[in-house]
Amino acid sequence: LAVSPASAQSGTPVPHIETRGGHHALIVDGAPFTMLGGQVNNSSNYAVALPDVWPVLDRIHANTVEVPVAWQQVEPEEGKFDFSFVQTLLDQARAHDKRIVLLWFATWKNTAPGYTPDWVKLDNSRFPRMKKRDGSDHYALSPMFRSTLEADKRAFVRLMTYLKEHDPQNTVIMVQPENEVGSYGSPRDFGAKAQKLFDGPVPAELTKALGKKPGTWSQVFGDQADRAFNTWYTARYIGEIAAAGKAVKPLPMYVNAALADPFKVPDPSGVSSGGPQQDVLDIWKAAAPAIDLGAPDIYDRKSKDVEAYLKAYARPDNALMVPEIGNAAEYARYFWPTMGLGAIGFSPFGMDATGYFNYPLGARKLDDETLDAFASKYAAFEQIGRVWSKLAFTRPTWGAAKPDDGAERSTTMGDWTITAQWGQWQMGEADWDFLPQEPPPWADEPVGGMVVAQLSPNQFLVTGDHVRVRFGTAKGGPKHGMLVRAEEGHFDKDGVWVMDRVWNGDQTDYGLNFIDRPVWVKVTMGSYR
Ligand code: N0T
Repeated sequence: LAVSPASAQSGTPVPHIETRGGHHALIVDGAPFTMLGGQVNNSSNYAVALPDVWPVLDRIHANTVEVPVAWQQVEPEEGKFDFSFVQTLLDQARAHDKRIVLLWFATWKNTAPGYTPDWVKLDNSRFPRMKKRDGSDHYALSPMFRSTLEADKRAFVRLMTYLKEHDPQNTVIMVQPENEVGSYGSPRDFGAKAQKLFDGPVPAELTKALGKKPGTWSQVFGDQADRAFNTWYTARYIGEIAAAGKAVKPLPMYVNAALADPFKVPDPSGVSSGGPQQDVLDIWKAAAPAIDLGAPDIYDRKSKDVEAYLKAYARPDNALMVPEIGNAAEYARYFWPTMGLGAIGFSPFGMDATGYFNYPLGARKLDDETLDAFASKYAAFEQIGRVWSKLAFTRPTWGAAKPDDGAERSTTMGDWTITAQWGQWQMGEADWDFLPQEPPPWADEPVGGMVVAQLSPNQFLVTGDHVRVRFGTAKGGPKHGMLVRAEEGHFDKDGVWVMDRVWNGDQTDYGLNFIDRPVWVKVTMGSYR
């Protein structure tokens, strides 16, 4: 695969998402790209903070930085624009060989208007807040007013125009309009304008897209009507902004979700009502075709929930991307199943040295152990580079992270099963009782994961950490199936496999054991006759 560096001076094809046979790829410089990201803290969107960003990203082997650009920062006075921070960011990212995902903090940032300019925040008649059920003001701006939409859209279009003019090499590869949108506490705007529309019919476009019978919002959506209503109007609003931005420069655009319990129907007043949670993704798809994907912000440490979120957002019509995940070490293992689901990117949140930590959501501090948890995985993916991105787009892939209960995870690919086991020494079996059986130090820790790609019916590429990976014969597979060969190796600069050594003997007799070195191993399975 030919890859042009981020610093290429000439124009390159604009990044976009491609979908084929249920697989997705983020195409950057004309080929699939996997975002190994890090998101900076919220207030690191100023030049003074950037020197605290690059060392952390380099340390974890990230290839992309996610950075906010605030409406208040680029249009402090109405109609007067200042993109100097964006230029500084472009210059420094290129110098540090990083791509950028820009986060447009505007009408909604974690649902609130904090990042709007003062002339927006302070003018509630031109930019109305939502009304609560009792008629009082809610804190969030309402999605029901053209004046707010037009003002946000104008600034966003200026931002995209700046990128069109100053970023021909596409250092910016994706844009996130708004951040964790919706509304907490009140499921929708209860003001007069909204109420009138709420009492009317659900737009035919939406009922059709969902395969539902026409009716009022309450008739069609029942208990979830207020939330469905706010979701539709919020998604329409952002979809219009995204479409206007794409008309200038068609970068991929996604929205991120403050998540709700994946196993319950959300309480419309408890969830950020209007946001792209998994159960309302279809409303977003119908309302905002310019949005390429909805994405989960993962701040829930329960493995069962994380597995459910990843599966819910990896859809044939929605590329999986994790734009935020807590930066505590235990979240790092979810990189593996994320990649196994063919994700286009992954990004822990709060990856800079500005001294802020969002514990208890993420890490208490970015100590070496925490940084290494992410760095070891990103380093393996940096090594394989675009080879992985292409495999994820074209071949079956699968990954697993150690679940909270330590149960093994397994999958079948053609004739073979691949099983991930946790918390074992590199040598030995659980039934060995002739030697002391003290579990390894990581047995009780939330670490461990692996990923595998099927290269051809009998060949696999696998890596992981704190995991024992066993290859076996699937039901109905060959009678004398066996692991024929396991090669440790690397990819050269042209993406060609280079064998470094063969794993055999102790290194294969008890499965393939990856502990603190996620090296790439190419496995060939076979059977004798
Ligand atoms: C995330 C981040 C940043 C009762 C949190 C998570 C980022 C935003 N929000 O550090 O603010 O900009 O997208 C919200 C999780 C709330 C959990 C509340 C539990």
